Amino acid sequence: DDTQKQNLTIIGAPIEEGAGRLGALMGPAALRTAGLVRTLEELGHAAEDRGDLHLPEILPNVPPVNGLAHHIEEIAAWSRMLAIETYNAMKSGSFPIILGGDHSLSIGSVGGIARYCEEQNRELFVLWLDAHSDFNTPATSPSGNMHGMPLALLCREPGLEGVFGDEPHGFVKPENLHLFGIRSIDSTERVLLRERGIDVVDMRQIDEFGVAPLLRRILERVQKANGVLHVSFDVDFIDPSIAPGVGTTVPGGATYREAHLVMEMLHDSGVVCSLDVVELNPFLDERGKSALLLVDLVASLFGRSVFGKPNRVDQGTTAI
Ligand code: 6HN
Ligand code: MN
Ligand code: MN
Ligand code: MN
Repeated sequence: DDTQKQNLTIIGAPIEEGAGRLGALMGPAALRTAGLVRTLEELGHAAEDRGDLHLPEILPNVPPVNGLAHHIEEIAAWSRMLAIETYNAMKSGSFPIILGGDHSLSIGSVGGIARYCEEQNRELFVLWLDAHSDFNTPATSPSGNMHGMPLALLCREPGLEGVFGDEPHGFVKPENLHLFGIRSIDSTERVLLRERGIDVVDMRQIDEFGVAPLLRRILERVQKANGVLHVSFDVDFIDPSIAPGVGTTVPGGATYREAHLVMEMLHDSGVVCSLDVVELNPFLDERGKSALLLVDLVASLFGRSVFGKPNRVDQGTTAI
């Protein structure tokens, strides 16, 4: 088969301070229990599990923000650690997979990846698979929960400069950000997304056109720019009926096949450079079904397929 074997660096980020409820810190353990590392190895990849990162005893000082940002010192510590880890993984030619943990971890994971891409002059694109747009600032956030803010920080919205302090990190160009699967946006957040011209593929578009053409448009953009794509996978992208293990469920999410097709197309594109798997809350899961589904979805991203990639629709032949 034509699957490219990759060196993978798996990093556990048991962080829950960014979410409104507890439990996401058990996410990395549940993903390992569900067989994530073994599955990647069985697909032929070299997976190095670096274990979980831990918060330092002494948290950084972060200047007060204009608005609400709960646990910003903890998030700052996580962000700085993760930015170093993902930067180093990329630099060593490895593909970082960050196991969350709540979505605030993407501040650090993407911050480190963006730093590496800036140094290498590679154009970075981000695909954000989520029910939510995660584009709040402390000034717009209704909850103050920082898992709703990573994209605002990464896209240089003001208000969270203190999170990284002097730690080197990169940013995401708003025009290179693609939100996908969205069905819950706060009203002030919507204003900001419109003003910045962010590409939002909401569930209504997915219903009307299907995931394939909508995702293909994004992947072709990345390929034309000779860019690389970071994928941030929030469990609530999937419909809560099949993935209940998440604190912020929103009805009307991606179906089982829609989610798998996204991952299969991402695999075939060959442009994905890094992955976050976030917001799994095993305390809210049902007999591990969300964790098991996530492992299967990650397997699709790393080359598992039913029979092969169709060459031509009319023939239905496959490349073997
Ligand atoms: N997530 N927009 C809401 C907030 O509190 O800012 C929900 C954020 C959810 C964040 O799902 O990663
Ligand atoms: Mn999210
Ligand atoms: Mn979400
Ligand atoms: Mn900075």
